[in-house]
Amino acid sequence: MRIAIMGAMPEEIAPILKQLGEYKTTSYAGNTYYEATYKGAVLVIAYSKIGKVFSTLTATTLIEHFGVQKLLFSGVAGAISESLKVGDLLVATKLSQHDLDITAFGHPYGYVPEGAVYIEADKELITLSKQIALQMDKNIQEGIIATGDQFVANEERKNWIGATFGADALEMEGGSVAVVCDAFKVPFFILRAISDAADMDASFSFDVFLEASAKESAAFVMNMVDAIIEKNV
Ligand code: OS5
Repeated sequence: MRIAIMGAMPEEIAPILKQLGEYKTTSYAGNTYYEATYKGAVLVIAYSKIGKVFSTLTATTLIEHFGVQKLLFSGVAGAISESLKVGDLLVATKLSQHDLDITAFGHPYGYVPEGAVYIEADKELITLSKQIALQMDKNIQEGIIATGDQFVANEERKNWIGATFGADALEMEGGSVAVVCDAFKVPFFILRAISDAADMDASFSFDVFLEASAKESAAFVMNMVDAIIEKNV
């Protein structure tokens, strides 16, 4: 089995590379891909760089060039829901693009013809994540993630995204990764640990908590990998 683990920033994949220790490095289309054999499976790990375009390129490359059969995203996010605090883990049930706007033609926000406002993550992987959370005695929440090419540090924008998409958290890559995986029929799972509240203090909070939150997310995703391999999901 070939499993992708993807992040957007170096910090988001660093804990995974550290745990693996040994890997083969390949440069492809401006990114570095790390391949490791792990418990009989092959893991292909990469950070895309920030935003929807780079994450689209990386997700496509992981599927089309590296032949991964599942894609797990590990990273951090800004919280919208009041129930999400720094360090908390959120599993995306579905994802949307909050900056996609052809409402001038009467379409809803996040929609383009032949697309969909929301793309659902793989249900089997979400179910597995609940089992793992129980085993780890870890509290995880499920919710909607809204993605856009903006670091949101503004209460008004955050509230608009929450109200328009029913979103619990926001980030800059999940929605585009979802589009790619859905198009290629590759099951995907998006996990984010909260680094900030997408408010006026967001950039400070992000700088302080990026590393710790990325570690939380990475540790959980590695347990997901173990379970996928053991249970042959
Ligand atoms: O990847 C971007 C989205 N991430 C989730 C996130 C988020 N998204 C939107 N709004 C919020 N309030 C969010 N909170 C968490 C995090 C990341 C945000 S953009 C941060 C950019 C900071 C930076 N600038 N240079 N570097 C980091 C160094 C670097 C070097 C190589 C590759 C990437 C970054």
